[in-house]
Amino acid sequence: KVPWFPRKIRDLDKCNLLITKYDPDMDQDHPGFSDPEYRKRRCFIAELVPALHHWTKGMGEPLPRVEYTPEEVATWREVYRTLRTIYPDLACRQFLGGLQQLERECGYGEDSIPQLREVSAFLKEKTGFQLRPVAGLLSARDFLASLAFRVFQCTQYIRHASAPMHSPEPDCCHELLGHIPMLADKEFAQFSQEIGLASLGASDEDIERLSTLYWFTVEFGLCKQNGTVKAYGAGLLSSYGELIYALSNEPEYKPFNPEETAIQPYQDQTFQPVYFVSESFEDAKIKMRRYSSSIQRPFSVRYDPFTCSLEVL
Ligand code: H2B
Ligand code: FE
Repeated sequence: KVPWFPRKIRDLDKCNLLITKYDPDMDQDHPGFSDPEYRKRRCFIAELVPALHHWTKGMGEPLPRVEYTPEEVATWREVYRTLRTIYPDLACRQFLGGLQQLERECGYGEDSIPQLREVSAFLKEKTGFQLRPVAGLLSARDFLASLAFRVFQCTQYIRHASAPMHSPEPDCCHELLGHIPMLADKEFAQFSQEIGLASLGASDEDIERLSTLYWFTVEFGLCKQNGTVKAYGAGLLSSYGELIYALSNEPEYKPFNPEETAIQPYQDQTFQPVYFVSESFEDAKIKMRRYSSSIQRPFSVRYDPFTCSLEVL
């Protein structure tokens, strides 16, 4: 029996299963857990999501704009400033190129938190990716399914001011600084969409393996460039401490190899015990493709970009 999966972009309105265990309301270790003001604010921003209405009502509806408070902007500024100084040495070339374009063309900088509406329009022009606001951490199945349509589900609230260098759940610093510059790269956009396509209708076990692969590539991946190792994973590029750690000589490195990477246990609350290094994006893409084609499904899918829908064969 094949699990349900979205066939048209509007079906993504149904891909909204939230995992709440790292919410400030649920997770006692969340820096906002004992701050009711923070929790209220996070909830307010999360509820701006036009749940079930974004695509179902038609695409004309603009993404909600958030009026960020001076305290929120100060958190953003600190994150931006701190990370920006180490990117030139530690981030991969594609990330640096994307970030520079965002700074020139999309108002990225330390003085304001970019709005999803503008960032989505920017990305759409570069790689066809678009953003959909989401209220928190999504289930792996729903999150991966949206990538098949070049849709990135993006949180809009910001981490707690007391812990600017780390957030237990995705927040706008993670999305806007970690993911977005990479999604402006054509080859990386293709790589992301292919993981998404491989996930559609897959068994729970295959989703688990694909989300582990996603974890060690899109979130915590390293790659070789001109003989040195650089970061391309968004979890690294949005966390000062782990970015430095991952590129120090402390952690263990293994060559990226999907069969092995897919079953590596991972850590979502502390630094990773091991990182996987790709020879290049091209190499990662070829290996991922080979892996994806080994996943058993009684059908195959092809994405039709003209209708934003899937052909299921
Ligand atoms: N949900 C949200 N909102 N952002 C993410 O980056 C994210 C997610 N990542 N759900 C997913 C899970 C990832 O960790 C994999 C696919 O499990
Ligand atoms: Fe992420």
